Parts: sequence; C-alpha cells; structure tokens
Amino acid sequence: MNPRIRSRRGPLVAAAILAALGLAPLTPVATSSATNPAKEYFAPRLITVDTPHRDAKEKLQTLGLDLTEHAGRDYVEVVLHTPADLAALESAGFTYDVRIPDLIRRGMAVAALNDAYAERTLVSPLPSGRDTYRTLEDYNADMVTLAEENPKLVEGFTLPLQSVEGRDIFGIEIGKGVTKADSGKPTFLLMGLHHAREWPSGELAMEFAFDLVNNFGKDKRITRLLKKARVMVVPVVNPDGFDLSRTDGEFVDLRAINDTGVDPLGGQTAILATPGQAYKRKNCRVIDGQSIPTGSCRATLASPGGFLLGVDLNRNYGGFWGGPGAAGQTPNPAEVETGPLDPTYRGPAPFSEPETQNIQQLVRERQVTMLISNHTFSNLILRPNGVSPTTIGPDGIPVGNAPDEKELKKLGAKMAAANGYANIHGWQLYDTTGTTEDWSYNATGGFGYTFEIGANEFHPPFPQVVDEYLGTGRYEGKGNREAYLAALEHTVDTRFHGVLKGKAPKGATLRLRKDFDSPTWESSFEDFLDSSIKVSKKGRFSWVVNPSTRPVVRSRTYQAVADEPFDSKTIEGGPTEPVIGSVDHEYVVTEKTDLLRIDLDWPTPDDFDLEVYLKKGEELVEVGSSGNLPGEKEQVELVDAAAGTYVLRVLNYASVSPSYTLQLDRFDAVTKRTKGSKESYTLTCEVGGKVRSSKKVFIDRGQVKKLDLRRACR
Ligand code: 0X9
Ligand code: ZN
Repeated sequence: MNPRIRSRRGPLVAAAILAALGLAPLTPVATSSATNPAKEYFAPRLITVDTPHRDAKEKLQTLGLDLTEHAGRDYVEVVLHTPADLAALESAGFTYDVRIPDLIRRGMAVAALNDAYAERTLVSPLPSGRDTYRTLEDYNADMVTLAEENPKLVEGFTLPLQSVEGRDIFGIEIGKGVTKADSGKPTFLLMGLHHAREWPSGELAMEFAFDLVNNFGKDKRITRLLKKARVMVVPVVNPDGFDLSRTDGEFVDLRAINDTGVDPLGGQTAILATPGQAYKRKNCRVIDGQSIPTGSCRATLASPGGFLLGVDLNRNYGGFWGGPGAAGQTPNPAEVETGPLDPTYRGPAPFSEPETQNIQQLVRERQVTMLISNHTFSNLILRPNGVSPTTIGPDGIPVGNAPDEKELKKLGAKMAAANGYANIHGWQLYDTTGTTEDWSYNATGGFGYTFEIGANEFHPPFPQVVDEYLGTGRYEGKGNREAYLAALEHTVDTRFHGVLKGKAPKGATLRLRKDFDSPTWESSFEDFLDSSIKVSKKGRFSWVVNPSTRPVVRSRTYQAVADEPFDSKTIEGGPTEPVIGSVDHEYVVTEKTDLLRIDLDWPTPDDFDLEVYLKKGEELVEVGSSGNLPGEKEQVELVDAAAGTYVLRVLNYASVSPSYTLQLDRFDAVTKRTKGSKESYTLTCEVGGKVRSSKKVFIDRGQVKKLDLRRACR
C-alpha cells in the first residue's frame, strides 16, 4: 500500500476532527484591512492552511511558521504570530480559514472569566469546592492534605523517578486499608497532565480523588468499591511542563501599558503579548537524554506557542513506539514532521523519559485492570488501537481491531452515556503510536482509555471544568464523575479479569512475573511485569489479575484484500499539455466496493499527480489524492468506496510524456485471522525472602483458578 495515500487523517477523520474540535463550519475570513493603521494591532490567530498537495506542505514548511499538531492530508493548522507571518503565507499564495481570530483576546477573556467565577463563588459544587485551576503546588498540597487527614484511606507516594527538571512527582492511593500490604485487590489508575497545557485533565483526576474520600463510609456504592479496589491517582504526570504552562501564561498587552492605546511597535505588539508558554504541550527535555536544572525550562527559548521544546510523553510509551503519528529524530516533510521540534516528538527511544518510566513502573508492579489517561479537548472517549485497522503493523499484517474490541467498546459506551462524549477508537482522531494505553493495554491486558475532556479549548474557563466533572444539561448529575465510577466498577468486575484463589502459608509473598518483548514499530524491547501480594493471616488469598496472555500476541481478525480484482478497467489518456494543466475522466462505480484502487502510470520519469473526486449533485468532493515526487508513479486507494460517479483528475506537474494510463481495479475484502499464541505468568511463593515454589500459571479473563500452595511453599 502506498504509505502516502493512507494519509494520517482520512476525509472521515478530518470531519471527525472538525466535529471533535467543536468548531462550527469554517468561515473564510479575509485579512483585516486597516482603516487606521496606527490603531490596528495584529492579533495572533489560529488558522487552517489549505495544503492540497505534498508540495504545498513542503513549501509551507519553508516559511518558518508555527505549525500545530492538527494537520491532515490537505490542511495544516498554523498559529500566526506576526504580520510578517501573515505576509509570508499570503505572498506564497496559500489560502486559509480562520479558527480563532485573536488568541490574546481569547486568553484574556478566559482569564477574566476565571477571575469573575472565583470572585462570585465561595465554594464550587466540585468535591473539593475549588473555584479556580490548581497550580502545581496546589496539587501537591492537596495530595498531602488528603493523605494526612485520611490515614486509613489515602496513602501518598512518590513516583520512582524525578522529572527532567528534577522535580518529585507524586500520586495518592485510595482504598480501605490502603496502608496495609497488597492483598490482591485490582487497581484503577487515573492520570492527568501528560500534556502541559491540558489543565482540566489534572483537575478532574484530583476531583475524583476528593469525591471518593468525601463519600467513603457515606455513599454505599463508593464504600463498596473502595473495599474492593485501590484507586491510584497521578494528577500531574508532567510537572515541569504543567508548571510552566500554568504560570507562564500571563499576558503582556503593550497596548494597555501604552496610555494612547496605540501599539508602540507599529503592529508588532502581538509577538510580545502572545502568552508565554501557556500552550506548551511536551515535557522539558532540551537535549535527548540530559536532565536540566529546575527552572531552566522557563529560560529556554521556545516558540511563543510553546510547541518547540521537549518530548511528547504521549508518544514516548513503548507500545508500537516509533510508528505512525509520532515524529522521529529526523524531520519528515512528507508528514509535516520537524524532528525534536515537532509537537509529537516521540523521543530517542521507547520510555526514554522519566515521566513515562514512572507510569511504566507503576503499571508493572500492580494489577492495573483499568487505566484512564485524561487529556483535553474534543469530548471523546478513545480506546485502543491507536492506528487504523488497515495499517500494516510491525508483524507485516494489518493491525485490525484490539482483541477485546467488543468489551472495550461496550464499556466506552457506558462511560459515554455518562459524559456525553463520542465513544471511538484512538485512530479515529488520528493515527498515534507510543501512547499510554498502546503500551499498558497490550502489555497487561488491563483496559485503557484516553479521555479528551471538554469541547473546544485546552484550558477553558473554569466553570466548564465544573460542568465536565458533574455533568450538565442531559448529563446533569452524571458527567465524568459517573464515567469514572463506571470505570471503577469495571475495575473490580471479575467477569473481565482472572482470579487466583487459594491457600498458602500465612504471611508468604506471592509474586506474578512475566518477561517478554514488547513490540515497537520496527523492533522490540525487553519488558516485564512483576507484582506481588501478601497472604493473609488466615493463610488464604484471592488475587484479581489481568489475563496472562498479552493482547498483542492474541489471535485477531483483520480485513485483507482479495488477491485478484473482481472488476478492472483501463483508461488511456493523452495527448497531455506540456505545461501545468489537468484532465478529468469520469468513472462510474455501480455498487459499494470494499477497495477501489486507481493507478496512474506514464512512460517518462517525471511528474504527474492524481486527484480523485466523487460527484455529489453539482459538487465535486475530493476523496483521495496522490502527489508523489517526480519519477514515482501515483496510486489512490479508496476503502469502502461508495457507488457513484468518480472524477479522476490527472494533473500534469512537469511531465513531457504524451500519454498516460489509468488502471482501475475493484477488490472484495476477505476476513482473516492471525494464529495467536498463549502466555502464562510465573507464580512464585516466597517465605523470608526465599523462593519456596515456582510454577507457570495460565489465566484468562473471567477465569477463577484455585491453587493450594501450602505444601509446595512450606
Ligand atoms: O495526540 C494526543 O496525544 C491526544 N490528543 S491531544 O490533543 N490531548 O494531544 C490523542 C491521543 C489519541 N490516541 C490514543 N490515545 N491512542
Ligand atoms: Zn493531550
């Protein structure tokens, strides 16, 4: 399959992104024409630039603009910071639509709304009563307070590694008898702030912690759940980035300082007024593998949008690390990737960052049967997989759906019924690899989701955080609170997990270990799980565990294309124009086709391009395109091609060929199944630090395995 055609974001996906971003249909906006140039100031703005061909993307990249991570086959979202940015774009002949016309005004409006809300609100309806976004110190203080005030229910912990800037990273564990040794209860891990600017993602994690603590012993449902499970909350996975985003987002409006209200720099004010690093996404890594002194991230020169610096923690996990939707060390113009400066830079190796290693370690040592990583925004519940099912995976076979797709989807729907979000696959937003659940789900089998909280901003006015937690309108009284409770119910539901049950010497340590290779996109790395419990004084244990076989090695189904087309047609074209020009050919498809493949070939080693449209009434809707470099031939593949009249537009970019050939082939899809394999844990029983017995244990979802280790482990 031509990798360029299977674009990172297909047309459907592009529409989903628009909807996901909560953006109304685009309004084309002309550039502002100043009536009084002295009073005019340039507003930094968010725009989408049309890039119908790869050439256009390459050209756009040479202009030195702040390209965002929101890019598709035929567009790139760009932040314009200065009139010079705008001039560069326009003189290069690009067309665009405006999304947020004035980022400073929006930032100021949000800050004012936050102040006003805090002013008029004594105690918000949130479990903590907070009325404004927490700072990093607030988070850490809240965790200390919760642990101190509830010593039997809450235990604070420090994650094993400090951040790149040398900060400690904290979490809390909540559950009845939490300070006692692990006795086999399953864990629900709730996280926030992998991405620095996504402030609500930490708030909601923290509020859930308050909620559980407030209601233990009062609310029946919560009390029951906290007797059966442990809830681990790590609200700020990326403290360096978050601290910067949260505190470096103040606005410097030079017009306000200058009492004439006139921009003293003649239209250049905005670059100074652009919020510092309020829109930082990644961690604080400056040079691969090197730590930096605390506070120095603030002093590094970053783009005004804060996009440039760091590793994207949500591309740094080991699962399929290095695959689609994650930028590598070398800039890749074909995918609008800019190496370490890219918003989705995955780092030099899987788990290269201390912040992701922390979570890896946590998941390794526990039976995390449920994991939610909060992000903002788009009102989505995302489930594995991160890449579309037709993508050819590391094993050379289409990745298909997750083996647990049915159950993952079902629980997603249950949570979506509470928060009103769209329940979709991760790849339906856009292809990603190296995300949190790409690793956690595939290495442990514990269910994992990404929540994209909120409609249309990374950190909206605070009242929206309140609404997202408690639900509003149709979802009043539900919201993410109820979604998390549904997740917690699933955490303890043994229909979906294994249970190891039985007798062993009292006080013995039982350990489940598994060593394996986790696949990256092009290789693999040595990985393991290692969790342990203590046998009770009564000499009994009941241990809720994830299945011993990893999803990544389980049998899965996928769609493949039949070897031979069931219908073919050839169109000979020419003579062609020697200069830039295009010719349209019509082609009628009578019934929906699993795969329509269109190849464009010509005898000379130069450059044609191909665009494919579907007629909708009078309109032509673009459904595919291929714009390879000179010398390469063009191919467009349309999956589930609708019946209708297609227009195949052959563009002569720089070809001297007098003729060309269009080959049209229609294929059926066939369902295939991978072989799959089974894996087991090694269960050891240790007394006084010595291994007394060791055996292989296979366990599946919903299975209860009875074991008597009294003899073997004496
Ligand atoms: O790109 C991301 O990391 C997430 N979106 S965000 O705007 N918060 O940055 C989405 C990741 C989606 N994919 C998976 N979780 N698999
Ligand atoms: Zn995010």
